[in-house]
Amino acid sequence: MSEELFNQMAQSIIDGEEEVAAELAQKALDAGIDPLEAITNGYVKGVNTVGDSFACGQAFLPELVMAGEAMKAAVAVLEPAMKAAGTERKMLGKVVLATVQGDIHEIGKSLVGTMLTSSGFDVHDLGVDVATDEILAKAEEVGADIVGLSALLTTTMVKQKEVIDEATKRGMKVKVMVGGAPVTREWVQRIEADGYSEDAIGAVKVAMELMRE
Ligand code: B1M
Repeated sequence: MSEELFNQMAQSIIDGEEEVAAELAQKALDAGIDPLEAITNGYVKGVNTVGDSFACGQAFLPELVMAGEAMKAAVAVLEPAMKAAGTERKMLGKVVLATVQGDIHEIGKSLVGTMLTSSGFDVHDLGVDVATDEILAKAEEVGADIVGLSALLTTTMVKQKEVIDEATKRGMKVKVMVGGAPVTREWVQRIEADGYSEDAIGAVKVAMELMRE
């Protein structure tokens, strides 16, 4: 039953069908399926298929846009359930989260934000395409423990380094955690980020470790 539903979820993203994607998300919640499992085993498979087709020229920008919109529609249905799981927990730390300047990919960053919130972090999500100055100003304003930076493009990853360099220059004590599909451990070492995770669940673990340091 779940396997079939996961396949339908993936297909709804490949077809760019927002309504179908949202309906399937509700169906999963009604069936008691873990929302994150639905995202990982269903929708993400679809979005990766579209991404791969785009990379090899078999799909074009409109398909990418439609897949992104369908993905957002599904996550919007699942998000309240993910957040509700953490409402009773004590606050673990403050995180300022953003997709770096020049980059408008928001789905992965928002998922990380949702998982951090549901695990007890106070998350200030600044959105996408956020300038270095704005990120650091917000971190100073709220007294952030962690700045989380998402980048999905090889051309925008450099902004993660810019934020770290600028924070160091300003003598800020904040920890910086980075992520996003093109980010590798080698890159993380090179830019001297404090933390890195491949996915949203891992991001929570890393944030907790950073709070313990
Ligand atoms: Co874009 N895009 N896109 N796109 N897009 C990619 C990233 C790409 C890999 C597709 C491809 O060619 N195969 C490619 C990048 C190539 C590269 O640089 N290496 C690409 C390109 C080229 C582009 C444009 C340049 C296309 C164009 O205009 N010609 C353009 C760029 C616009 C810009 O940003 N300036 C563009 C635009 C778009 C859309 C707007 C159409 C849409 C985004 C819609 C939206 O977000 N509202 C889109 C989409 C949907 C994708 C793909 C298909 C899917 C991204 C996604 O949402 N994944 C993507 C291909 C792919 O990744 N397979 C692609 C699902 C999401 C759950 O995963 O974001 O990886 P992800 O997040 C994960 C982890 O990475 C991690 O946890 C998340 C959850 O597990 N993570 C973190 C993320 N952030 C983290 C932060 C952390 C820790 C973990 O700590 C702080």
